[in-house]
Amino acid sequence: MVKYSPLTTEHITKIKEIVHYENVFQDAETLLHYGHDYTEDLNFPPQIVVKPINKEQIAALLKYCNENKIPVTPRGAGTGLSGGSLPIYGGIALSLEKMNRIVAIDKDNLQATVEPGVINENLRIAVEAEGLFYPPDPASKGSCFMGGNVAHRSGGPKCVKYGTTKDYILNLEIVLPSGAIIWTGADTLKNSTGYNLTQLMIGSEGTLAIVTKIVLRLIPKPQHDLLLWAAFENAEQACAVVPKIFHQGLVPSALEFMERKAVELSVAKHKMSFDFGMEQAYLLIEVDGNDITQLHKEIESIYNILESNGCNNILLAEDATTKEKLWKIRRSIGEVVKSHGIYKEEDTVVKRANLPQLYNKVKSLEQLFGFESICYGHAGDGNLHVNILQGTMTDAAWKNDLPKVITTIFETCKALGGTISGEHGIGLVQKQYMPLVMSKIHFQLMRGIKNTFDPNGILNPGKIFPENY
Ligand code: LAC
Ligand code: ZN
Repeated sequence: MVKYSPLTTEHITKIKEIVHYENVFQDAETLLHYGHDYTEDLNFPPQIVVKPINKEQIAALLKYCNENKIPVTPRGAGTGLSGGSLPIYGGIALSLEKMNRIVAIDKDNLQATVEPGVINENLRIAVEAEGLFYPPDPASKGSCFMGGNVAHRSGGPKCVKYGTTKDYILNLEIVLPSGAIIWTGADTLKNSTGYNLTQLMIGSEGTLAIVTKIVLRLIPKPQHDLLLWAAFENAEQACAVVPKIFHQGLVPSALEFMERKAVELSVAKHKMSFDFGMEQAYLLIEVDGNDITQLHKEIESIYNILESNGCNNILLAEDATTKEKLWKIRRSIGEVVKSHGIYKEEDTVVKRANLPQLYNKVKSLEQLFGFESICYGHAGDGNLHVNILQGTMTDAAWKNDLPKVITTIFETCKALGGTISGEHGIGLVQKQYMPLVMSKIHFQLMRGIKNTFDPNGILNPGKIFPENY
């Protein structure tokens, strides 16, 4: 394990000089807040929290920390689900929250430039006012930062049609631990110029450099959408129908799966009336585009596919209020499951058509070990969020068996052409499982990259790489 010395008074005085005292926080409440994110109940308070206001401050800070081997853990809004922003070795929590400007919206080129502290939803609203669209929409879109989306290569329901964060980032301004500031690529739609450092940064979870500006590609805003809610008596059938929709040449703009329990918890939390069928599982299916007649045709085709594949309760959301309600049910699931007791969330992903096998495996393990699982997620992407709840397992069994359960689930993902995270990242809580999907050679290559960017290992230490690899 890497050892870092605690910050001295002298270090802290110098850091206050570099980023100005009003951007440095040491009070107990702030430290506690920046010691946790949305990942389970973990807490690792930093020694200080620094909220720089520009790239020059970040460059000077990193240079100083690099020279003094001070750990720096970058942080967006703290909505991550893999413990990526937890300062596990103390040191500095580097919050990008003050760098929250939408720098430019370039209508001629369908691009925007933002700072990392811009909230995903604020970007969406700003570009929609110009008739443009930024599709990646994590469940936490109302609070998560674009910098965090880049760090985790985030997804969301719309990604089944439009792709994830990685498909929208053209260029990044980054600060290296040496204090150097560079752009990773160019603001162009095409770029065939050497290694793709932009994509290397996306998903690197703040372990290589600090992103200070993001140039994004936008698309024209689709004018219409239609939403179907489909209830299935059999959850496996709900998973199995998903590839059939794509076979017919249809590409929904969202194709979400929810187990009954997930929906029940969400509905109860919001004290909603619910009359959309009490079956075993549901699909929420959206199509979007500019030609409403065409969309109705697509919905009709989907309706027919659902009906001939075991779905006996299909609702077309007639108005904006119903659509909003259905989306609220779906988007709240992650949060409501959290408040339901002791749990561990996995972000499994397999080839889309293999989803029924993955689902069945999770349920068979449930029987075997006595936990309760609540599954939901982006079925169109083969991305199933599996929440493992302690259920009837004793504390000892939970501690002892949970890693076995997770290992088996992840081995199943691998066997089904998948991997251990689709959109939440590895961070702290999944790193021990990385050897299931990556070999020593992978780690050697990744370690070489890490050492090139961050030779002193100051940036987000203790993440992604399993111990002793
Ligand atoms: C969701 C988050 C948890 O899909 O990824 O709700
Ligand atoms: Zn998700």
